[in-house]
Amino acid sequence: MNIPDIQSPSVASSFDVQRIRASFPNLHREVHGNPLVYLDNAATAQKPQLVIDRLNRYYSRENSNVHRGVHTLSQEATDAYEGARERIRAFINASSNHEVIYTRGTTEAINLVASTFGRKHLSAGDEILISTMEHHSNIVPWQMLCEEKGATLRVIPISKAGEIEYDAFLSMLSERTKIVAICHISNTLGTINPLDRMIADAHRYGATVVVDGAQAVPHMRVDVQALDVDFYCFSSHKMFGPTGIGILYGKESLLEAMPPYQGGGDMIDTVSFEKTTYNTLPHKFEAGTPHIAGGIGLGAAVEYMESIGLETIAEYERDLLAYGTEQLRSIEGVRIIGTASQKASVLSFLIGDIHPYDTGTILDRLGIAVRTGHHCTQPLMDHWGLPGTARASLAFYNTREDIDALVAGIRKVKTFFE
Ligand code: 7TS
Repeated sequence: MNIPDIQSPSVASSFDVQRIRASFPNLHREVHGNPLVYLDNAATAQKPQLVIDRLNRYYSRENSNVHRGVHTLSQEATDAYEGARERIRAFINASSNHEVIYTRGTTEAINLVASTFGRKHLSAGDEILISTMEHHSNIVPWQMLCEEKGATLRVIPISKAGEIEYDAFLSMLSERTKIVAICHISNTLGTINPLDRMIADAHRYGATVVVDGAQAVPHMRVDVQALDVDFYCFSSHKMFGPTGIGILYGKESLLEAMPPYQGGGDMIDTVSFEKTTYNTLPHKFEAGTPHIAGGIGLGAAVEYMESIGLETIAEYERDLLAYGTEQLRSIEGVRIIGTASQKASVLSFLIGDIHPYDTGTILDRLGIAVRTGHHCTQPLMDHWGLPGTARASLAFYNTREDIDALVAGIRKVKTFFE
């Protein structure tokens, strides 16, 4: 990968990471008597005080149901919830609020597309393309759909570095390709996929592109219109917001033509025992009382990220990843899994033949939180014959000191097995 000159003055020196860290209360606790070094951001990110306070304010001052009452509390809650949707729309540059659907997270967003758009448009003989590096959330819903429809799931191969084999992808595209479902950034390898090209090439065959953006949105500016992506899915909890809420972005024309996902309150226009007509977008896909506090909290998280600046975040993390890569490479016996030229935020590694669970357990005793195992990418691990990896995943509140602590921890792990 391209490692920038880590000595050069960069955003790292102008970016006040200590001030940022002060906004995240959970970063300041201890684990097993050691200061916490939190390097499991790909699983979930910590929450800034602003988000915690916003949830608190909703529950203590505004709590009420949305889209229902004429009373003041309900109107205030609706304004806050819909205001957050507008903030999220601007964050990803969707052209309308109708295109921003609240879901429980990435997983539900992908399932929504599979069971509405997919069920409507797929038939026997059609093909869905995914890649070898997908999270289970971007495999299983498509597998279930293929089983139901007699369609075929095809898997785009990747190189040893963990990059899409582009020529293979091109050769797999055909008029049979109905859906291409691909992650923006791999949660296990950190690979940033070449979405611009992939989307343009898929569109040439009339395929619809679904992007799993769970690992991208916390780390870089995502512009759904510039990408010309059809569906884009992400989770609030990985971008410093509450759990239990996420977003499905979809082009309005596609969403309009799709049947509803679940039936119930809020998604209807009129109901009689003979026939129900459906609400307009985005409500057509939002049956039942939603996670109101979650939506409002996600809006606060977006506000927080924008106050730092997505470009600043990306640049700071690029520098940190380069530093981490260099430091890990300097330890004898450490092998980095995932060495794509375009990478973000993830350092998956193995230490000799030490099992990743042992590595993770010892690091935890030192206060260092990393994830170990297959990271919900079991087919990728099987493909490479790996037992799993240990994975350090970064956020903008991590520091070079965190990397140094990880390196010291890895050296300590090695001493247990010498
Ligand atoms: N897609 C990707 C690329 C992910 O990394 C994850 C979660 C999901 C989908 C599912 O997101 P959810 O919010 O709906 O659960 N990834 C991880 C991980 O890497 N470690 O724990 C969860």
